[in-house]
Amino acid sequence: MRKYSIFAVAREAMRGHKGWPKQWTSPEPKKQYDVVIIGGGGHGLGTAYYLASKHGVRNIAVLEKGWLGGGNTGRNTTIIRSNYLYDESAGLYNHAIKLWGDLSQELNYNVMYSARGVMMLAHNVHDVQGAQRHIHANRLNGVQNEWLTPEQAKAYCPPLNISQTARYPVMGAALQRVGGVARHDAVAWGYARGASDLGVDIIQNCEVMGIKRGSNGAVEGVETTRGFIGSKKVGVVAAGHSSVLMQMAGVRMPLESYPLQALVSEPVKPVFPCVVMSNTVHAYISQSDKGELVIGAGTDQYTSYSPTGGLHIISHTLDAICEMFPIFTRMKMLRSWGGIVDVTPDRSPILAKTPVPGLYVNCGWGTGGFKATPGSADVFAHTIANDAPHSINAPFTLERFRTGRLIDEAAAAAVAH
Ligand code: FAD
Ligand code: PYC
Repeated sequence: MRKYSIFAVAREAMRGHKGWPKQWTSPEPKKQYDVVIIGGGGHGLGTAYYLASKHGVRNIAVLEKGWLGGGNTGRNTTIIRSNYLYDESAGLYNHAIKLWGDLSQELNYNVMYSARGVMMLAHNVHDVQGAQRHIHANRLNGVQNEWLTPEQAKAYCPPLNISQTARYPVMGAALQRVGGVARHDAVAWGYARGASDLGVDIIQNCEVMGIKRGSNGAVEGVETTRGFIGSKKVGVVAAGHSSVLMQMAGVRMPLESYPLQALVSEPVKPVFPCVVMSNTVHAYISQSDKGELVIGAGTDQYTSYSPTGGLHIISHTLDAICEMFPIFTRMKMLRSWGGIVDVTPDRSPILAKTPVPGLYVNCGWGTGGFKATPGSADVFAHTIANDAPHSINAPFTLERFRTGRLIDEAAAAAVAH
């Protein structure tokens, strides 16, 4: 592992920081790899890292059509929590939370994980009952979650308006103290550097255009904008474009792709100590270490591959934010953007082998996969290395949409979609 000693930092400061090695190499693609991962987001890069570090697979390529973290990894609002409803989800998201705890040490890269607490607001009697039931279910599963009165919620987050005459009065909140945020692109860069140090080839500007199968149906490699690359194992980790890629191998996925938007304000001094989400009014907010308010919306109502998204969606979100936090009414928004999220019918991911031998898929995270990045990458690497799922991701199959063994997390997804 690379070391950044005080002596190296001092030496480089004296010579214009010209002597640092590249964070990751950018080699020409080889003709053949043991594993090809399609998608250079956090999940894809993390998968390559754990394949190399835990399973001893070193002849790996990560193929990314754009730049590392340029997909949803670098576009999300970085909320991390594990308060999902079902046992299967508790296993997956708790595993991720455990790995977040020392990811910076594992990668020797500061991913700025900050467990500042995620508070989910309840605005009506139905919300209150649903949230309290959810908290009980979480606690039975060893998932930390607790109920706060409106006054306790305000004490935890002073800018919150708890006036009971508001259009959406705050009637209480569920607080997960271990939830929080991390720096999204540092996660991609940390995994990329760790994987590259272990010999993984990271190839940007390399779009996969086709997936080749042999006469026995098994995967033989991928056609790319940089030529054919052979591999008997291919992992598709392409978020909003997963169904497009899987179609290249002849597999029709139970996925719909939607734009999801977020925006940031001008930076201000620290004023917002935690993360607050309101599922009812489709808004969530935190403050970055740079001082910007980071705000997100619900998905557009129509499937699309255009990340622009509808203006009315973010203006609705800002209406709600101003109502819940009147002190922000005069804040200026600096920029907004969108990403394409891949949504399954039960709002849980697919992390699995596929009917095509040698083809694996990690997708369907919809609006909520950032939080799962380390856990998902770890168990997906296990699945590829062993050609069999880890016990944690065993329930997250493609077949569940045929058998009906769904993991319905629509209510826990937190972002309306
Ligand atoms: P990505 O980071 O999208 O990586 C996939 C990569 O595949 C992309 O870089 C893409 O360029 C590449 N690719 C696609 N097609 C090809 C091809 N043909 N060839 C080669 N490469 C290809 N989740 C949370 O947990 N908390 C949040 O607060 C949160 N907020 C969000 C806010 C927004 C606005 C958005 C859009 C998403 C949010 N999410 C959140 C969801 C989260 O961002 C994603 O679930 C997660 O980042 C997915 O990571 P990934 O590595 O699978 O995908
Ligand atoms: O899944 O927690 C989440 C989330 C928050 C914002 C977008 N997704």
